[in-house]
Amino acid sequence: MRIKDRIEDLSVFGGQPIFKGTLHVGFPNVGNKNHFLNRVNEIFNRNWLTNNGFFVQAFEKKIEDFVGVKHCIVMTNGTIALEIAIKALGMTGEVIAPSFTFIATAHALKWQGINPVFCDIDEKTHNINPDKIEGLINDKTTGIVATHLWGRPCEIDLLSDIAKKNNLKLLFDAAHAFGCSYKGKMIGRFGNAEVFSFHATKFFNTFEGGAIVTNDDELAKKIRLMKNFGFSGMDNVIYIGTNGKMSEISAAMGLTSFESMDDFIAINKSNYYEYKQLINEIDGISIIDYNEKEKNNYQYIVTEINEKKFGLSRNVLVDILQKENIRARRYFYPGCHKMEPYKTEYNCFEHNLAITEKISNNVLILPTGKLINNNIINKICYFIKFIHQHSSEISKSYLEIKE
Ligand code: T4K
Repeated sequence: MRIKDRIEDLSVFGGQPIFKGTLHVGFPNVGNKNHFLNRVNEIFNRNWLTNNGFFVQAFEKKIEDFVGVKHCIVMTNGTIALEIAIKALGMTGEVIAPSFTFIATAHALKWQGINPVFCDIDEKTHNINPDKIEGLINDKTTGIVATHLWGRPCEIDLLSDIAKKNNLKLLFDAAHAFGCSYKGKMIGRFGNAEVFSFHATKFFNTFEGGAIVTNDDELAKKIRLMKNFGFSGMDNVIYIGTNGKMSEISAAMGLTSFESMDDFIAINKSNYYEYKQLINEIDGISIIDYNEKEKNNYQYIVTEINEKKFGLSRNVLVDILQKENIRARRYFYPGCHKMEPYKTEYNCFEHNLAITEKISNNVLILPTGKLINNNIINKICYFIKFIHQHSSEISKSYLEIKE
């Protein structure tokens, strides 16, 4: 396959982009549009738009059955769900969390006056490193918020032991992990609670949306009240609450996404294996593994660039790809600890986050989802191969244009 065979044709040097339309990492997966529109009509016919409507209740029940969990409370988005879960669990003071995660994980804590204490990750799994947690616990620590990054489960058993031993609450940010499993059980059944995101860019979306799932009856009750201003019946407020309610339109999208979820996963899986085969042929770029013994949603194509072997840094490669309309992303660069307010407040933690720094400087996410097919993946990978093969000339010309 010949995509471009002259360096001067690269878009970064003024050539025409390979792709006319932009290829996004977060292309939304949309299920059967007619089914969705029929549901929208039903909403109007019922004249019930939000506040625990028919579709919200049906969607919650579907998630409970799918995950095998007692309670699902759907919310406006994953961030509000995290905030409410943290508050309902009574976390205060300091909470241990990874820095290598989306900023919402840290902000959900800080928004409530809790200081996230950043813990380094494991180089292979990209998840919080359980061996590093106990050294960060002090008398202000009240919990752990751990992200199942890329949908790959954390070391749940070890984290549960640490939480139990130190009397800490354990919350999982499962924003990436809907449809994934750990030791054969669906994610959503672990810790004190887990939080999903159904944002448009997730493989399963409700436009905006999220959910808290838990097996704890009391906690679920509290969360239901908190997401509805703290109302316990009409005119009676018993908690500080907020408005975290999912609307009927989002729940209608959720029910529609459920119908196509298996197809979305099958497409993501096929895309992942196509990428894997082609990426493995290129020196200096690797793709993360998913444990085939578990259920995975394969929603992120996560690669790591070894600058020495590839011949160019991850940052230069991202720039080159983006100019060709391949909107690759540097999730989650530069790590929460290097963003405000943490950057100013917690400079000292930088020294303990060596793996976070390394991985966040090397990771590159490539587009996938329903709109990406083998033909596109082949073009992307052949182009990356071309870049690698001509890396030293490209590097020289790139430096010249940046001077
Ligand atoms: N915890 C973790 C670990 C998370 O990853 C997230 C969210 C959360 C918590 C919080 O959950 P939510 O409150 O969001 O439910 C995106 C998403 O906005 C965010 O939901 C997601 N994580 C994060 C990983 O990715 P950005 O800043 O990268 O979004 P943006 O607008 O740049 O979109 C990403 C790509 O998708 C772009 O190339 C454009 C494309 N796109 C986007 C939208 C919205 C489309 O093609 N169509 C669309 O409709 O954060």
